[in-house]
Parts: sequence; structure tokens; C-alpha cells
Amino acid sequence: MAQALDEIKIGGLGASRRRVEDNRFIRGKGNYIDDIVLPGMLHMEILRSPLAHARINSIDISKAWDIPGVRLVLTGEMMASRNLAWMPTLSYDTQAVLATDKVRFQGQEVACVIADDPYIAKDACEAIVVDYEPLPAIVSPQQAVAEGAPLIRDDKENQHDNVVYDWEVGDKEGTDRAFAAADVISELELHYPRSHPSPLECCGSIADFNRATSKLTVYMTTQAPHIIRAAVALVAELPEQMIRIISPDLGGGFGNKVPVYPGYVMSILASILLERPVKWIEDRTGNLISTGFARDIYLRGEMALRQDGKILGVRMRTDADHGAFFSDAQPSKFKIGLMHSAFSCYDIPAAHLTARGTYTNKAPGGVAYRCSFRVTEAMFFQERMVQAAADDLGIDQAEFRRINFVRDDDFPHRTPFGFLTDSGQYGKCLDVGLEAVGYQDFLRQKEEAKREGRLLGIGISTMTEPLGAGNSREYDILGIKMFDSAELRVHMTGKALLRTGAKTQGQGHETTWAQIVAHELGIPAEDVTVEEGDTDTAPFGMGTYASRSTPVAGAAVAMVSRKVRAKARKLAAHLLEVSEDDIEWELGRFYVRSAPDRGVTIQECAMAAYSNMPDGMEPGLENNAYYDPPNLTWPFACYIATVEVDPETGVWDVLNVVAVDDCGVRINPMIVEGQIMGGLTEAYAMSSMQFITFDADGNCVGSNYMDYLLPTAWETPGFELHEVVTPCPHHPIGAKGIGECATVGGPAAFVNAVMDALRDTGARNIDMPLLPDRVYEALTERHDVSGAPPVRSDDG
Ligand code: MCN
Ligand code: CUN
Repeated sequence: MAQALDEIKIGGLGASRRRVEDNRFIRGKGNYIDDIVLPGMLHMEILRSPLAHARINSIDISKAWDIPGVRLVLTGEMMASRNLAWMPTLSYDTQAVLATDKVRFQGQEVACVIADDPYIAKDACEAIVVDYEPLPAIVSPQQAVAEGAPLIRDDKENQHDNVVYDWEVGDKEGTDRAFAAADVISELELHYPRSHPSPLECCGSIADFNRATSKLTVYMTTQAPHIIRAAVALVAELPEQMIRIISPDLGGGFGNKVPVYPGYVMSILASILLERPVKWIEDRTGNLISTGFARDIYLRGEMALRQDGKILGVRMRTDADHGAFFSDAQPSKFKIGLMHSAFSCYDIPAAHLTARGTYTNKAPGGVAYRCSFRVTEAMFFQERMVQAAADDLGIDQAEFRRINFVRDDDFPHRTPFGFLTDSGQYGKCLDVGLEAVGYQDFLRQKEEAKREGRLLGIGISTMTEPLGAGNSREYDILGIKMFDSAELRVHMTGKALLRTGAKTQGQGHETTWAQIVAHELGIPAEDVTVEEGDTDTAPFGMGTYASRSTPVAGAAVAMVSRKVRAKARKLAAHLLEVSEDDIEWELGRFYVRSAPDRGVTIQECAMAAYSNMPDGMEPGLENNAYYDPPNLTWPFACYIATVEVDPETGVWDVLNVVAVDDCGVRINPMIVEGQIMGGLTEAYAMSSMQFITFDADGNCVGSNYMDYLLPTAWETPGFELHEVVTPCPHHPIGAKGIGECATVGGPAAFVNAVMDALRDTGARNIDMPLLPDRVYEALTERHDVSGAPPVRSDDG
């Protein structure tokens, strides 16, 4: 009798299958944007502004034109004559493609040169003479709204101040009542510093316009090729079928490759004008100073507490610095992304959030860097406020969380800001973490250490976060609803080709999507090729960010596989000469219910689809599926860090990190663990070393890897991983997103741990990054250390 297939052996759900894409990556055979060389290709270089805020009096490009090998020099004025000096952003604002009137941040694009090689283009950029008239620079939200602040966006007709938006959500009266009834009010002010996703591969594009066919092909480092195609079609008024966006192998994205950058636009325009392929590759400094940054937001948080530990209400007031243009990619309904997902794992009767965004003389951005629309900031603020509140009440921090968690039988649960969570086991998740870290033991060790003058601390961060936009009812970008798609083609030999509208940047989709097909159809994962990123071949999709691929495109993969299975069942009935109703399915095989030995494999059905289909049946075995999820997915986690702070220097060492994640059913446990470890590494980086700051003139400090620090394996602590599994109730295979969880929840664990070690000093907060000198200052001067680290002016 035939044996059902072993799902793990065929690389189905739960198999820690090795990543198939790594085969080419570790051999140096990846195909990144800079690997692509087209016949007759020219090279583009961008001249960037050295000043943060200045009027442009004139730009003299004559010397640049004189350099042999220069093919084209573009300035804002020339763009303006084609109505292309400004482009719309994904948040209904405008952004300068090349500056015309003013420069508004250091690193802004002022001109570009297209030449035979990149060196000539660079030399020609240096030969361009720009006459700037410097203006005072604004480098913080506080300065932006101060009396007499210069108006940054004087290009916009109805903009009379530097405020981008003022937004509120929640129940104001209810929250006021909660505060009136509180025994204790806990307050905390925090800053989440500006940081940068900094993928190892910078951004770039190669535009190739063919006048003879009218086809525009653009190779581009983008996480969302179909959105780019739509944007090009709408902005440049080109027919959509004549635009092909190809996102080749990406050397990481981390959110940096969601926005539309001027470099992309200029390479497209240059290729149209010159009728030659034009390549633009950003250098590291260009990437760090001009492309989508993250965070840069201040919080004033208040919590209304009852003496017994119950949270009655929460007030949050955020002040976000959006830079010179509001270019976030985020659902259009929510002005500050999903900041209001804060406190979703806690049962809080009333909450209110007001959020203000301001323009400053810094690069635009705000919601990139493993964040899922500001969820990173939301969870950091939440967990810092939770620790402060527990301290204020004198309640153990684990116990305080337990008191306030939404209980397992309380789902579906309406969160304080109106989301609907559908499942969770937060208490269990915390318990697994406490057990793993040896909580009670550590508290004893901490007391003993204190007697020896040593400072130990433990930090906990628990959270649930919304991943996977949409559903299309609530989530759209520029009016385009958020759903996703998959297309599956089973060849006659039973091998298959799967395409989705997502775009992997290193997450391993080529490996994991094949595993979903293996689970649904019993076709071994190694027999399924996965392709993404080419708009001419991939079905429409909204791209990969907000850890939406598994929740949305991954669900579409399961659904399309089921459609294919439904047709295969008809073929099986035909081959077995029984009614479809008499057919049963087990992994990889249909059989006759009354005679289980009589069966056909999925591969035999595939062959029949091309060679022996029943009369009247359409040949072939392929289908597509569009999936609009009923809700977001709500993974949750508990991260715990223990640290020792050196009282002599402020240096802190991580002793132990425990992570307990619940992302529902894990498709590939090894890939999930890789995502968590990568996320924790970033969390450690942000809490300990990583930030971008600006001096009073708007000069960016953090424009290279000497100033902007990426932790290597040497600095990074080890991580101990555990799991809880609560399948997502509405996802076809019970999976939830995981791509950002550890980056989102991790930073608060580290900061809470250091603040716990410093508890006796009376300091309540040190803003990130917790550089040793800041920790030392808090220790010795016994006060908070707030705001972005100041720029040192040792030289002058
Ligand atoms: N996975 C799984 N089981 C689950 C959930 C996920 O096996 N229950 C697998 C997925 O199939 C996928 C990976 O884990 O291979 C991540 O899945 P998911 O959580 O769906 O996230 P996305 O694929 O949508 O990736 C986006 C997310 C984001 S938004 C950022 S930012 C980020 C991140 O992924 N950027 C990354 N992780 C990154 N990892 C790498 N290597 N490079 C980036 O640029
Ligand atoms: Cu916000 S970084 Mo990821 O969502 O691409």
C-alpha cells in the first residue's frame, strides 16, 4: 500500500530547509543591480547639497559640459520645464526631484550628470558651481514650531508653518476620566533617535527606454515593484503595459527600498532623453544622508494607575520629525502609521494619542527600518512606560505585566486604540521567558551583586504587534488597496513555478513559499521554483514591507495551491474512474475512499492535465489567487535581557538575552530564527550604539560607518530563542508575520535592563543609544539623560 509522504522530508511546513537562494549568494552568483551591465549603458552621478537650508541663486553647469564623455547635465530648472522638478510622495506630499528654489536638507539632490563612465560623471558634478545663500537650519521638532522659525516648505501654497499634521486617535473623555480616578500617575518623556536601515547594498536603478518599442524597462532596488510601475504610469503618463520594473536580487532592504527616490526618477528621465540605458548607483554616504531614515520621534507619556497595579488609562503625545518632505510609505488613513497599536497586549479601558509631525531641514523619511509603520516606536514607548509605571507603584515588573495582560479567553479583543486582536497567550509567553532566564534566581544574584558594589539589571519587553497590512477595508497606499497575490503553474512532470506579488530582500521567500506548496500539494519543495520582482511576469502585489509577505502573499500561495488541488482532484477522479465524492486526499496523493490502495499521485494528475483530461475539461494545471486578509496578524513576543553596568565607566555588558516569539505556525523554523536573531542584533544596535544626529547647522553626523555603527558578530551578544505557537485563526496555514518582531520589541528589553541596574540612582530614563558616557552621566549625576546625543565640537 502506498505510504503518505513525510512532510518534513519533502520540505513542507516545519522543515528547516536550507535556503535555496543562498546557493547563488554564497557563491558570488547573485544578480544585484550593480552586476547588471546593458549594451551602451551610461552612468549617472548626483550632486548633493552641502547645506541644510539655503536659497539657490544660480547653478552654473558650463564647466561640467566641457568635460569629454559628459552626455547630459540635469538641473532643477530643466526638470521644471518638463514639469518634473517635484514628484508626489506616498503620503500625499510633494518632494523635490532636483532642487529649484531652495535646498532643504544636507545631501539633497541639486543636479545630476550622465556620462560614459561613473568617474567622468563624478568629476563633472564637482565642476558644477552652485551659488547658495544660507538660511537658518531647523533640526528638531521643537525648533520647527518655535516662534519665528523660518518656513521650510515655502513652495507649498497653503503651508504657513512647519507642521505636517496634527492627528489624534482614541477616547479623550474616557481617558480624562481614568486620570481623574487614578491613585498614581506615572510620567515619562522619551526620544527614539533617528536611525537608518542601512542595507549592505545601497539603492540604485538602471533605466532602459527603447524608443523603437516605446518600452521602458527599469531595474531597480525596490521592495514594491508593482507600486513603482503604477507610480511611473500615473506620474509620467506612460502606458502601464509599456513599463517593466524588475527588482533583481536585493542586498537587504529593511524598509530603505520602499520609498521612491529622486535618483530613480532622474535615471528614467535621462534614459528617455538619451535613448540609452542609464545606471545610477548610490554611494554609502548618499544612502545614509538622503534616503528614508527611521524614527526621530519624541514622546510624552502618562499612565493612570490604580494602587493594585491596574492600568486605567494611557495618554501619549508624540512629536515626529519628518525631515523636509513628508514621504512616508504608510496606510493613508493613519497619519502616524500604526503608532496607535501601542498597548495592544494590555487590557486598558481608555487611551488617547495626539501626534504631531513637523518639517525640519533633514532628509525625508520616518517609517523605514524594520518597523511596520512606526510599530517599533509604539512598542518601545509602551514597554518603557510599563517599566516606569511598575517602578512607580513598587510592583515587580513581570507581575505588573501579568496583571494587565489581555487574558487568553478574552479574544477577540478591542485594543485601547481600536484594533481587533484575535488570539494570544501573553502570560504563557512571559512565563516561558522568565523560566528560561531564571528570573527569581537573577533577582537574588542582583541583590548579592549590589552588596559588592556591582550593578546588575534585568529588562523585560512584552508586546503584540500588527503585521501584514491589509485588509483592504482599512489599508491602502495612495488609494491602492492592500492585498496580495500568487500564481502557480504545475508543469506536466509535476514540477512547478510559483510567482507572487511580494519581493524578497533576503527573507528567503524562494525557500519558504515552496514549502507552502509542498504542504498543500505534496510536491517536494525542491521541485518548486519561486520567482518574484518582475512586473511583466509576477502577478500584481503591494510588495514586501510591514512583514506582510507571509500574512498576505503567503496566504495567497496556500489559496492558489488549494485551487490547483481542487482541479487535480477532478483529474484524479477521472484517472481512477470514480466519482469525485469518493476521492480522499493525503499529502501528495488522491485515493479511493473504499480502496485506499487505489490512488494517483499529484504528479500523475499533473501529467493527465496535459495528456489525459476528461472530456470538456480545460487542459493545464495552473491558477492564481488574490488574497485580502480579514485582519492583520498579531504575533507576540517576550524579550528579556540581563546586563551588568560598570559603575566606573558606564560601559554595560549583556549577560543574557532570551527571546520567546509566537508567529503562529512556522513555515521554516530556521529562517524564523534567523529573522529573530537579525532583529535582536538591530535592537541591540539601536539601544547601544546607533544614531544619526545633526549639528546646529544641519550637518549630518552619521553619514558613514565610522559614525553610524553597525554591530558585527564581535559586538553582538548571543541569543537564546524559545517559542510559543498560537496559530493565527484566519490565516490559511495559521502563520503570522515575524520579520520585524525582534527589532520592534527588542530595544526596550535592553534599555529597561540598563535602567533597572541604575534604579537606585533615581534616574528614570536615558534616551537611546545608551552610550557609556550617557550611562556614566546618569550614574554619577543621578539624573535623566534625554534627547539625541549632542554633537561634540571638540575641534572648535
Ligand atoms: N516565516 C516563516 N514562518 C512564519 C512567518 C515567517 O517561515 N510563521 C518566514 C517567511 O516565509 C519569510 C520570513 O520568515 O521567509 C519573513 O517573513 P515575514 O514575517 O512574512 O516578513 P516579509 O517576508 O514580509 O519580510 C519583510 C520584513 C521587513 S518589513 C523588514 S523591514 C525586514 C525583514 O523582513 N527586512 C529584511 N527581515 C529582513 N531580513 C533580511 N534578510 N533582509 C531584509 O531586508
Ligand atoms: Cu518599516 S521597514 Mo519593513 O516594513 O520594509
